[in-house]
Amino acid sequence: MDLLNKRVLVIGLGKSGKAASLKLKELGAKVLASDTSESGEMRKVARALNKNGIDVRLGTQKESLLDEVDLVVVSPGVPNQVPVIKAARALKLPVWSEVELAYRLTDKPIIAITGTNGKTTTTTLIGKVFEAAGRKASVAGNIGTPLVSAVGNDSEMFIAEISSFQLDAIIRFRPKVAVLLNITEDHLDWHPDFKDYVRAKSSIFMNQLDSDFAVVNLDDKVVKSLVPNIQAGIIGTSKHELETGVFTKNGRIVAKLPEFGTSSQECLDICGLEEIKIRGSHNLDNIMAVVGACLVVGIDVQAIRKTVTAFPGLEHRIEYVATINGVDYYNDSKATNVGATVKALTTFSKPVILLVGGRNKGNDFKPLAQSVKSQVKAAIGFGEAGREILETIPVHTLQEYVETVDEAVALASELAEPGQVVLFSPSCASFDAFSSYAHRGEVFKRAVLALGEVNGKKTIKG
Ligand code: UMA
Ligand code: ADP
Repeated sequence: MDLLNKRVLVIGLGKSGKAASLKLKELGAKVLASDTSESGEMRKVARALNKNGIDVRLGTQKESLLDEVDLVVVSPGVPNQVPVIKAARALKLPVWSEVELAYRLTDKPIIAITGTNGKTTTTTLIGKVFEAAGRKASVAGNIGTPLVSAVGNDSEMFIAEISSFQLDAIIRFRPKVAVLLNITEDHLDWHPDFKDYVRAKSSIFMNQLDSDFAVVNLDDKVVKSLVPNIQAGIIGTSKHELETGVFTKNGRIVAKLPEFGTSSQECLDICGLEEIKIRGSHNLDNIMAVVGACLVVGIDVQAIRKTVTAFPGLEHRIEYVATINGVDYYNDSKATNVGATVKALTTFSKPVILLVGGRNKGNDFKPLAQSVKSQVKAAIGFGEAGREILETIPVHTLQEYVETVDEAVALASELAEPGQVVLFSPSCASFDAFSSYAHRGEVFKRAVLALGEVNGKKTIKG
């Protein structure tokens, strides 16, 4: 794609905008980069870009930025309703997300993973399977490294975690394999409504051809409803037996993909469910998606088997912290929406003290209330949305509100009895009090570990 002398406006100078600006400049484009922030940190970014010959404007993003521009590249955190983006579209200027730009700059195949929850777990696992198989691929995208900074390296394939924000401004982005894990409410402070969120998620399939693959979780109602409109070859996953696809049968994960070596009668055995270390039936969905995506790109089944059975899970996702005075503490700080907490609750058979709260992203907490059955002995709300969540929870559950995560841990330790679980699964974003979900998870873990040190007496296991 020829970008020489193209006049490109880059909006938002976080990781994606910075990487896009530098790549565009390297390819000979005339780049104007802009961010609404005028903080000291942003000024530093601006100086670094200036040094590379990139013009930068900080402050209000007026429509005049669009004067004499051929292309607009937008960062994922910039909602498409902001005036400058609306004006660009009204002027019929192409508006590309950073992943669209990345796509135009490579001819290597992309495995793209999206869904409300499970993206990072699934993306990480696919990366590990490639490693185990000795195949050279780059893991990038919403997981942390902008896709545009990965293109141009010597990988044979890109494994890209893709968010709804990134999908919102794609035009030709066409993954060889598109994975859609699930869709429940999230990010309704960015998308105007749930319908728009589903539209953005489903656009991962919109440019695929029948020579491509769509790995779809057929147990998810919303995902299943999208299947008739998908052009790519469908690789369904399910916890029920399928005619073809990846599914569970007699306590094992099996694959029946006639076009990839398994005969139409026979199933390819992947592993027994009891061999899997990562907890939760939702992680079974993630693993089945990994199996489907890896088999269709020709990865050896041994590498898949070895990786999915060894994987212990990622930090901040139903992460075991410690057992103190007979109570198990779990950190699920990455549960930033209701769907993730609903799944977390299903993974415990012991009574649970649930810690919820943070910043609401415009989501409805009713599905959480429905899954708070007798198993939840108490719900402790904290932070900005803590009270709002408690209001939706059935009254027969003991409810308490506190301001901070530290106070929530202290109260949970008083309420919990031996044999019970304290589950920190907030259902909300962390930005009311923390810089990220990881920061919030660290604060939770520190508070838990401090409980075990009370009076200098160590009572921790784990
Ligand atoms: N800004 C403007 N104009 C506006 C609004 C914002 O200029 O109208 C500026 C802000 O001041 C800020 C920049 O735009 O400086 C925002 O950049 P960004 O939020 O797009 O941040 P990046 O650093 O580029 O990070 C993004 C993803 N962030 C978001 O989607 C919010 C990162 O995902 C991703 O890792 C990175 O690109 C690389 O692909 C983070 C995330 O929270 C982890 N994602 C959401 C999630 O997982 O739930 C979708
Ligand atoms: P994402 O990158 O989509 O946020 P993660 O793998 O980081 O996904 O997990 C985020 C949260 O969602 C964690 O609380 C995790 O336990 C939960 N989760 C993981 N996979 C799924 C799934 N398939 N369905 C529902 N929740 C999930």
